[in-house]
Amino acid sequence: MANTPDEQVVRTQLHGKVLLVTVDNPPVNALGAAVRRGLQEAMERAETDAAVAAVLIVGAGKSFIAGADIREFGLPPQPPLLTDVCKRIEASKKPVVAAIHGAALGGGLEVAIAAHYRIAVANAKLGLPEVLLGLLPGAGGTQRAPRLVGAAAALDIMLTGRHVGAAEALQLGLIDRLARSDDTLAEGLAYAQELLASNAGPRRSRDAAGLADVEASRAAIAAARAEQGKKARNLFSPHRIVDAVEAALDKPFDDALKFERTLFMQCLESPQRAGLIHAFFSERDVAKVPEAAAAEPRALKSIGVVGGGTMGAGIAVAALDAGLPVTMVERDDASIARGRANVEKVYDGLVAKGRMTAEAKAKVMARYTGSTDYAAFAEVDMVIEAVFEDIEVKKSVFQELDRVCKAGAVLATNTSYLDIDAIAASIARPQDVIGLHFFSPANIMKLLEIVVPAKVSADVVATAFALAKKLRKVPVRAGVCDGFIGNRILAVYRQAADHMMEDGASPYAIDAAVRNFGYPMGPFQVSDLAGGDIGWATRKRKSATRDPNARYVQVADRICERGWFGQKTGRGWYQYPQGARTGVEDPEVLAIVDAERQRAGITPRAFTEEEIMRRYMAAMVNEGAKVVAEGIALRPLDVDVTFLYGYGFPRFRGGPMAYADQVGLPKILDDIQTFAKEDPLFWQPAPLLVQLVAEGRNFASLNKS
Ligand code: 3H9
Repeated sequence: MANTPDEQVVRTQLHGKVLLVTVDNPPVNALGAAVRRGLQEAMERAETDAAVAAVLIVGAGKSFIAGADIREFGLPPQPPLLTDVCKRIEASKKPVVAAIHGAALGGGLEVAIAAHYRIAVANAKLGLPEVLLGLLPGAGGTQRAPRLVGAAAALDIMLTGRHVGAAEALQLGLIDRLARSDDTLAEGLAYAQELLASNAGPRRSRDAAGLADVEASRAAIAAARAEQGKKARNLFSPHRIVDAVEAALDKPFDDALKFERTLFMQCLESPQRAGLIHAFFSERDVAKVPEAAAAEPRALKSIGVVGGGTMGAGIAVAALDAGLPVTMVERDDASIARGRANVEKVYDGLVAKGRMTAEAKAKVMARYTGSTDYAAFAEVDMVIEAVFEDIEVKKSVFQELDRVCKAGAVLATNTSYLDIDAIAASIARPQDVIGLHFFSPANIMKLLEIVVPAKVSADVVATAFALAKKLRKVPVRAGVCDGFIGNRILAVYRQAADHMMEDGASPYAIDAAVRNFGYPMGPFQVSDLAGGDIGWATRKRKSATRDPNARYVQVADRICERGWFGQKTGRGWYQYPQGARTGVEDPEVLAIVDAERQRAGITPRAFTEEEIMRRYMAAMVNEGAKVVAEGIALRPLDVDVTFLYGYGFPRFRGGPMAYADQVGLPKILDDIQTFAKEDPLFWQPAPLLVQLVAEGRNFASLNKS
């Protein structure tokens, strides 16, 4: 049987009367131009070849089809459009079946629902996750999905972007049949033959009756619109999704498809799409580091944790959740009892909420061992130290680890700022020492800074990345410096915020501006959540080395001196009456700010939200550029991912460096130079930023390896 011209990516083969169309475009069968052409040609063949009575579409490899080729977005579109390919599939006079395994996402699911019948194997995951990329289903998905499953379910799928399992897909009516085996091809062929035997003709989703109850559909649309108005007020595409579903009720199918296309193009052209797709690729690219390419990870079957405080317990839970056995060591019986209790508390919370059974908890805890003897670490593959942030304390822990751990064990520290090179140099095996900077709560927060000291061997770095994958963390490679990538940059833009506060912006105005930019919280709210005492301790630690000429705003110290550490003390930058989680503005704090302004001889001036954000972002981007130039971050994208996953940076903006590219580096540099007129010491332009502007380049140009 002759193959189609796009034989590499779409193959056709006749099985009896069924034309098997196989999409084979590794790694995920994305619908690039060649695949679209291949599908189009396959449908042409199906129409014209009298030997063909039905069509079966399958995907080769791990997936059915994971969607449009995201790498094509932003490039000039190439025919045929996927929406036209889907129309053609649906219009076929011969029945078309999609047999689904693995991912059928985005355009992949749109192809499947343009087909006339669907069967899926148990591992299939179906979804329309375009919203997560700032898009909407643009190949008929907003029109066909509601007709198949109703407006409410379709809106839920499209607005969350969640993956729907095969069983649920059957229940919703997204598929027609659950396969009895994992053999997608055999199951699909059998289904197609059965349909032929029963003379089942084409059955088009455009004619399905999911929107027949107009009142219920309108109610679902109104509810979704109200919810998105609250939840997604900064976002563009969710609202367009709701508009598109409304058009499914109000316009004839073909007109609504055209409307969907118009909305899709608006989304495609929006900066949010660019930001979200940058985030998608960047969170995958962060794992592409030289050490992971150069070396194989060491065996990683068990974990040791030193310390059972909040951090140690969180790390233990993260490892237990990943199925690893965990040994925790504390200095005495009372401390290890507390450590175990801290671990159990997390699972007890889940049991109380009905999200875990008591038996499941017991099973997990069976993998946990507590001890007061370092010898318990003798056989573990990796130990993560999470004790008090004091270099001498850490060094003595590492002495113990050096004594008891087997050769080749990875020895990691969870320090957030101490000199890991010094810790490594204090023992006989510096090549095994690495930093693993988890963020609190460690079992929840996705970011893991993998801090690479000078002497560590490449396979230890590769092992740390393998650990991140096991724990489902997003790893970012960082170099050794005070604060690594995240906390170092944070310290600088926090200072910029403090300067603005002393110059006239209230902390509440700054928080509001930052929230309106898209953050869940402003910096003063974050400080209240984390505990003001933490920042206070850092400021005291740094006071000896602080440049005496550098501007230092004392408001935070005044607040801490009163014992106002934030939520945990009921008062910080905000007041938290009766243990409230949302703070209320505090006139006494404003009075302290006023007093400090007077002490510093500052006449307060007004700041608009835009001015606040320009300074805030300029400080962040400038320090980000320094961090990249010094090799603390490998690429600008590593800074972006750090802030997306550890600091609440709005994902739709792609990260601080991607945001800077969108604004334009000359504008950012110009702002910094203007601010430098007031405070040249603080606002020193990063040489890399100056260089990029001079060369007419952007940060993205440094992301390409
Ligand atoms: C869409 O469909 C729009 C339409 O409605 C309208 C059109 C008009 N394109 O994640 P992995 C790459 S929007 C290009 O590590 P996993 C990925 O970058 C799309 N490349 O594997 C990586 O490359 P590398 C809607 C893609 O097994 C490699 O494949 N669809 C695409 O952990 C492996 O990926 C989605 O949003 C793509 N669509 O997870 C689905 N997808 O090796 C997005 C992946 O160079 N994809 N790559 O780093 C996913 O959710 C996951 O990749 C998937 C596999 C679950 C499929």
